[in-house]
Amino acid sequence: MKNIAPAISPPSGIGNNKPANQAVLDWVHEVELLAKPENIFWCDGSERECDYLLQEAMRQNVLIKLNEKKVPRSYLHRSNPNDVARVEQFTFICAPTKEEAGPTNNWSEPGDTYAKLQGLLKGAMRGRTLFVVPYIMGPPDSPLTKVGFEITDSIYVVLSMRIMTRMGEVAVKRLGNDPAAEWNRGVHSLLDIDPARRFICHFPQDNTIISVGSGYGGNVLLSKKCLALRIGSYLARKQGWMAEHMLILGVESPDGKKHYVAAAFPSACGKTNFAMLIPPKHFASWKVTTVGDDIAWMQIRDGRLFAVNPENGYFGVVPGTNYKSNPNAMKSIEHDSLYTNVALADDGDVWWEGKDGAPPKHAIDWRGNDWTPGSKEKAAHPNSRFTAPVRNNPVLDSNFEKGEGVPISAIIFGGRRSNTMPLVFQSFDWEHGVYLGATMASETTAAATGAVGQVRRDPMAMLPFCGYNIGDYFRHWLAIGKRLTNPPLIFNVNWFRKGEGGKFLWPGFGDNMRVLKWIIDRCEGSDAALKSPIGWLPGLHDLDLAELEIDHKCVDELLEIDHEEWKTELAEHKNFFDSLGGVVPEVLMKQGKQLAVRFAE
Ligand code: GTP
Ligand code: SPV
Ligand code: MN
Repeated sequence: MKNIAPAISPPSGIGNNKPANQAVLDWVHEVELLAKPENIFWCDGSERECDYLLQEAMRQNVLIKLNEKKVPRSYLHRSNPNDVARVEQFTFICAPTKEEAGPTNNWSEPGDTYAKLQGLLKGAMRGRTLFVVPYIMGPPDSPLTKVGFEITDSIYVVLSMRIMTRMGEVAVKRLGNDPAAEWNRGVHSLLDIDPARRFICHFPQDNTIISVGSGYGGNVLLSKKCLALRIGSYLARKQGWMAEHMLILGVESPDGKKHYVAAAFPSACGKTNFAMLIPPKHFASWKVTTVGDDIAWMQIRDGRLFAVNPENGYFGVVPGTNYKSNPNAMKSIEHDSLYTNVALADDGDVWWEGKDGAPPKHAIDWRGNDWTPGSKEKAAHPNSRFTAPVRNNPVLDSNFEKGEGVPISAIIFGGRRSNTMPLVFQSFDWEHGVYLGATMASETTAAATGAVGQVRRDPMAMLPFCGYNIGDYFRHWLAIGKRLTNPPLIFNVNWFRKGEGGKFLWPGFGDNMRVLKWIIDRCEGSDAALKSPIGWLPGLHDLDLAELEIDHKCVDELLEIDHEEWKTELAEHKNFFDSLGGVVPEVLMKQGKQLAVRFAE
């Protein structure tokens, strides 16, 4: 069989940044004895190293160089067509007991799983290079920051980690020489990219991740969903902080008052877009800035929640991104970016569904086949992604690097719901807000393999990412609330409600500023809200809709609470909680009952 990751032989001075920490050396040696690589490449994160790896990646056809004039210093990668999204059914939490993993996770016994994975890794890197990627998650001077080491046999993973994390020497330095220091062990091998031998396994008690058989983003960039969310959430509960699937944005009013907001939307439900929002003309003197687009680590300081973005890059959804929907994302991916599974035009530019301008007359699609505008197949995969450094973002927040994080005024939950859920509403208090998060639902998207468009409960957008028992996770949220003297207000939004003919009722994107403005006003103490059974809703005139062409009927529909639909919704909340087999805290069960009572009043 063709070696899908042939070994490289770097010139002297490259690939030999061996750390001094004995625990790291012992672990790498152990994996070396098992996987039998041809050689070991110790990454330092330097420009010289990057240039060399890019050359090698092109030589191996792992990356294709794009037109230097159109997208400078940028590359295209095509993953195996059987390997284009996260695989939730093959993702495991290997806690000592099934109860610790809880009802929402696939559980696998740690001892058996280590044995199985060791079997798969035996000799798996023969003829390949074993890369050691040191990285940190979080700003260098943050108390929340964690060190990770990822072993991988994929050069694409190395080059992606270089964008997505602070990688190399900075991590080696931060870890230091103490063999007992806390750090995450990640082992990744492509094996032979066979879906039958694809397992993403987490051992929270050992701070260890082993991922085999995939070469796609969320499965293999172990810093991201694996460490920052699954292992992160486990550590956060133990250590008293929070690891959440949330964007973080700053919003500054014309008089210079600034708030920060964190929002949890499920995969491919609008985090990147919201985090990079450009206010419409009517709000021209308002400014929105990005701290993070996918993950928030939050800690309590002076009774408030403070958030950092542990990442250093964006791994974002490409299709639908254009200069109208998200100009800041477009500017972020104009140069120094990796593209995965988009189409390649004949002039060496990239193309995807929803890009500005006319499609190319001919292109090579994400599978590597000829494509024309008349083709039935999509040019770019619906889950095609960009990997871009945060520094490319024209509206990167000035406090992005701030170690203590930014103070959070509001937390927003939101899903993709074609009915039932109004455009926006506010919880009565923290506990009610936790109930909103715990019962949220969304239509599934192409970010994970499986059916698309099916409504499923996705508590706090963490269903695929909570590394321990979801009941304990809810309890952790409630316990955090008790420790906050100045808690963020909690809201729920839905950009995706549909009207007759199945069209979105709300324009979304930049116009989401109108909803954000109401949220900020509420944080500032505005009483422009009406009490409803589900929470505080803006009245018809409480949303600033100036210069927006929208039918009043649409606005009515967007804010409507349909009692019939809510009857079903309430029953689904109860079914969901019951399906979790008794782990849901009594306080939340009670919230459900109180909601029903409010509807009956
Ligand atoms: P992950 O990276 O998977 O966690 O996703 P994300 O939550 O960052 O989602 P993203 O912002 O990339 O948006 C995903 C899809 O939703 C894209 O196709 C967007 O075009 C679409 N989208 C985002 N915001 C809106 C909106 O306000 N309205 C509508 N109708 N679509 C939106
Ligand atoms: C998501 O699916 O929520 C993502 C993309 O952010 S991935 O990193 O592939 O998980
Ligand atoms: Mn995500």
